[in-house]
Amino acid sequence: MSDPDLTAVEAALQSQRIETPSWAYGNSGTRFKVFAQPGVPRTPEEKLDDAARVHEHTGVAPSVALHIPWDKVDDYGALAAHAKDRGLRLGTINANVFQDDDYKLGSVTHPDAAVRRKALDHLLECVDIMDATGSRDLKLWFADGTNYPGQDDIRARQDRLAESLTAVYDRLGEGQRMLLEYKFFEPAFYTTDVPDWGTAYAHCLRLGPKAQVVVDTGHHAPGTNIEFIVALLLREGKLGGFDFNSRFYADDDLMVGSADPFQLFRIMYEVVRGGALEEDAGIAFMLDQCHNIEPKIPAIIRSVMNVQEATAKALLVDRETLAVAQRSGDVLGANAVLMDAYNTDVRPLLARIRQERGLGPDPVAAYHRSGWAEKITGERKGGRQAGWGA
Ligand code: LRH
Ligand code: MN
Ligand code: MN
Repeated sequence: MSDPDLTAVEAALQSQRIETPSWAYGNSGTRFKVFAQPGVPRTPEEKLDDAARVHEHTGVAPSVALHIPWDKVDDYGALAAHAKDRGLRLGTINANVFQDDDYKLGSVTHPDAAVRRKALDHLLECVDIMDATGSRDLKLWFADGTNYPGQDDIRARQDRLAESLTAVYDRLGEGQRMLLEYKFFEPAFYTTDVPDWGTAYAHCLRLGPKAQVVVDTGHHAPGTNIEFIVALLLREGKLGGFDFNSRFYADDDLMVGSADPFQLFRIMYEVVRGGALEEDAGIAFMLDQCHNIEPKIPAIIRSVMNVQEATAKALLVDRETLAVAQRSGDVLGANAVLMDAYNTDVRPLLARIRQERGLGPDPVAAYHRSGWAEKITGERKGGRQAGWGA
């Protein structure tokens, strides 16, 4: 067994970037109850102020994804400047065509052309916002689908979807991308128009190189082998990014790496194996989570750390020894190489890397010591909901 090149592992961990979602800082809940938390942001600017704390203590979360219209402001250039003043930048723009009465039967796949036009106009407006914020990626997730067999024509809906996607694709500027997100069900219960990676891949393939698939780890049926999907999309040059979170049952949006850290490790191993960790590989590593019952900022810090830990373990896989075992058909030996890396305690390594950068070794503890929670609890009254049911 060869020793891992720790310098290369450290360099990779130093350069990793994880984007946090604006909505994770706001109040959220289930359709049964939203539990308001003290000190929650009242404006998009305050969400950025909180995100800056996550970046301050982790050093690897310099960008924030926006959701439009949840983060609607009059001047996106000013919002980008607010981010910049805090050492942040605005990241992915998430479109929202699922919270308007007109979208009851769908948005871009709706049978009525006027509704489709309205949805398309929103998507195009999101590209305008990207121009103002300097964002690279537009993330598209559609709640579109049907609840009953026969309700609408499955193929016609695919045609309508393709038409809108093409119009958005044609509007993308230099260096801008479209990330198409799939989800197997919810809110539609019979058919979903973009239910799986295959559907997203087929549309992206037709659209061209600026269209890429995004894998939300919570959007699969139980038992789905997500790392296989990641390996395949990377091999095809069609993986654009991740929406990281954890699930036990459906789209639970729990902290990434909390339900199944081994799965996260397996996913990150395929990322490392595919050479996709480096920034120029163009993979957006984003969180897409809601912190309904736990304090939000420390939960987001914890999530960033969970991704780092899984990445560190993936980087520690002894790939030379693994390749030898695989070639010689040594099933148990190959499996042991992977398990050795997974079972390594990488927390001391990550603590040392943080200290080398002048950060506290334990970002959650550093946040608790900082007094930020007390400050926002005292200053902010009437925090806003993340979006759902607002
Ligand atoms: C849909 C989804 C999508 C939305 C986000 C709020 O379930 O994962 O990414 O934009 O939740
Ligand atoms: Mn998502
Ligand atoms: Mn989701």
